[in-house]
Amino acid sequence: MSDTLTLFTINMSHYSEKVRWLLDASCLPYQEQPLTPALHTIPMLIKGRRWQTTVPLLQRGGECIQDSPRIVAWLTQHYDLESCLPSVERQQILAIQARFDRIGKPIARFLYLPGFAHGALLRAIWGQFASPLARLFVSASYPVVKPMFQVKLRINERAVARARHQIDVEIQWLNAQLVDRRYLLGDRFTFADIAAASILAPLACPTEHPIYGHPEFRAKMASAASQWADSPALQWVRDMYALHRGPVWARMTVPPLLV
Ligand SMILES: N[C@@H](CCC(=O)N[C@@H](CS)C(=O)NCC(=O)O)C(=O)O
Repeated sequence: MSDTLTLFTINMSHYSEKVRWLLDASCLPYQEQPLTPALHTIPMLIKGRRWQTTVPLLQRGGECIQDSPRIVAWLTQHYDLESCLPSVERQQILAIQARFDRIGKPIARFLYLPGFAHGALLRAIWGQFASPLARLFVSASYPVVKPMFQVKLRINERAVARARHQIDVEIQWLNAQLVDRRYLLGDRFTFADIAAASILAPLACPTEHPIYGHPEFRAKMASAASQWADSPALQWVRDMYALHRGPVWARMTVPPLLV
């Protein structure tokens, strides 16, 4: 049975970025399979066997693990992640992961509200890794997929207002943590920093991330987050990317965003 790890992702997914960053930081070899939104649902439903269609999903041989905290837990059981997730501090680190996971969906909801006013940008992002035929499908099905997505992710004014509050609470929490420390656990970089920085990355727009750092994404989606743009928390996210992440997808051939 193959030992190769395959990570199924969607380019804009920050939960996928969290696992990708952990694999990169732990020097675990893997291959990434970027999926096209809408076309991802059936393969993820079948592989995950949990009635969920979400990415990330990690596969090794016949074993598939869906849901990022479950993937992280599985990785800690099967690989040496001591450098990022030291056992003595693991519970504390995983509690920080859970804290930021809770605002992952609110962040998506918050950014898709302005994003849906820019159909060309979303079509370009969704179609980035698609074959020419699949790109045509994304474009043609967009008018149908968009309202379905709006319902599924509850993209409406009321839910977005609540999302803003939920995000603000966590950004204020992070601002307070950073008053006397560089890293969430004190003086060294761990998965706690990865978990916080990756989930907040779509708001912070680090240049190392080809989607979140793209000028069109910044202008048309992330500008909704301008109230936090200069906060210590989002500046810290950009610093973590510059210091500890480097270019995302450095080892992959990445098709340009055809905006
Ligand atoms: N709890 C899940 C959440 C993952 C999630 O919401 N993924 C989004 C992308 S960021 C997704 O796959 N959305 C498409 C779908 O739900 O089909 C995790 O931590 O992996």
